[in-house]
Amino acid sequence: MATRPSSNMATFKDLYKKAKHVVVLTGAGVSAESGVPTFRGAGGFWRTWQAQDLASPVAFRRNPSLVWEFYHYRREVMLTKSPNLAHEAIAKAEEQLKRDGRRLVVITQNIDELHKRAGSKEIIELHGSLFRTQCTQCGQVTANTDSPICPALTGKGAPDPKAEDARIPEAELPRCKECSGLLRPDVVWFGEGLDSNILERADDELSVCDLCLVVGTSSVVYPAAMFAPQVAQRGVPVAEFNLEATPATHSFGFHFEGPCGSTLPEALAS
Ligand code: BJW
Ligand code: ZN
Repeated sequence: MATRPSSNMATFKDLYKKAKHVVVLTGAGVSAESGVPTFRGAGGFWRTWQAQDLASPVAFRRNPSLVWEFYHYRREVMLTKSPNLAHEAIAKAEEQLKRDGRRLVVITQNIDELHKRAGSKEIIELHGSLFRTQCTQCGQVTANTDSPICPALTGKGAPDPKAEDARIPEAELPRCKECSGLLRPDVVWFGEGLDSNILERADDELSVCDLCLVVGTSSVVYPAAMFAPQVAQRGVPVAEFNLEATPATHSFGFHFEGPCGSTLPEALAS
């Protein structure tokens, strides 16, 4: 029978002090205290839809205007949000460990760029970024923080279930500066494979780390959901920081329940 994960902070901190290569795997919960909605549970809706209804190539083909409204809304929301104590604790820990010749890498499922804004340097973005576009015709990926991203989306994207679909003609949606093709957000949608170079980098870090923190993820979306359980399988200590238990909790050595804006700064304090 599996033993219950420990919540002994002193024991965790002893391991952290000795660790040479730390991986911090994050999900939407790390940004929750910044006011960014998570995907599952209350608050996971935009109008009447959940992420899986809109974050897919099928949804984009069917109604690119609607999908762009959804991402335009989330880009605009992010302009009003800032990194929180959890992002800051992770960034500070990376800097401190680096000074000691040790290493901390963030592997994030988030597309909000809050780790970068908090000052983290070593970041692997598994699911892309809200602030990059990809051309559906020539494939070019471009950083883009324009607000709004195109004139036709001005004032569109309201999350209210009663808001009307803007039905913007494709020609007025974001277009590629090189080839005029339709742009899409540079994010990984359901049913799409993750970038193989990104996966390889994540795999390299996960296979050599000697401590892993799993922060604010429901651990239900693959392939990210299997990363930390695989690290634990190698006998490496894994600590989960979450408001609640997840389907992966039982495979980890530590579980710290509570808002990570409180638990992480304590765990990573030197
Ligand atoms: C706090 C907190 C606080 C709150 N403090 N904690 C194997 C088995 C089954 C299915 C599959 C499989 N392999 C592939 C699939 C299909 C699919 C999948 O996993 N489906 C599952 C839902 C079952 N995966 C894919 O399609 C992936 N592609 C792939 O594998 O390609 C190969 C392939 C293709 C086709 C078939 C088979 C293989 C791609 C997945 C891409 C996911 N994309 C999204 C959208 C990105 C763009 C966007 O944002 O719009 O990524 S989905 C969404 O979920 C987003 C997130 O990154 C991701 C994970 O969510 P996350 O971060 O865990 O958030 P939540 O909301 O779920 O959880 C928040 C947590 O925080 C909760 O636990 C809270 O308690 C906690 N929390 N406040 C601490 N203050
Ligand atoms: Zn193009």
